[in-house]
Amino acid sequence: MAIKRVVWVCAMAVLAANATAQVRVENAWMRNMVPGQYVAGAFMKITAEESGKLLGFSSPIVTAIEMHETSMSNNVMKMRAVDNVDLHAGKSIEFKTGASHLMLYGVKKKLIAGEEIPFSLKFEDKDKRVRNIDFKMKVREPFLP
Ligand SMILES: [Cu+2]
Repeated sequence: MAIKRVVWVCAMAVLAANATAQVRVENAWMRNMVPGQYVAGAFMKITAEESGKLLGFSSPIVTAIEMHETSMSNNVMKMRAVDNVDLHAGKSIEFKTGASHLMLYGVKKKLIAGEEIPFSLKFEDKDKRVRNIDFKMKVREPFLP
């Protein structure tokens, strides 16, 4: 029995290592906030090797993070929170200004431009297993495009 358990633990370790390669995060950045502002936008490119589902984000310095989609309705840009985003094998999705983006609510500390914030994303892989990937989010000046 003891031997079987060791093999199982090793198998888990291999799976965890593979997860990192399945989804890649690039150019992750967030806008720094001006005094009195409590919500920040964040942007990045995510590339998936295999199909799956993006489930959400977290960071120790942010209270809540939502994924938002934007749409135009009567010349007014509207955004709405979505619970998940499909990942397609070999394709990228982009969270960018004026389009889908992340909203960070309740940033717990004062940020400095250039600083890198620890973030984690959660996704469901093609076998319906939930996985996490850690990455860094770079803080930029609030008024740069
Ligand atoms: Cu939004």
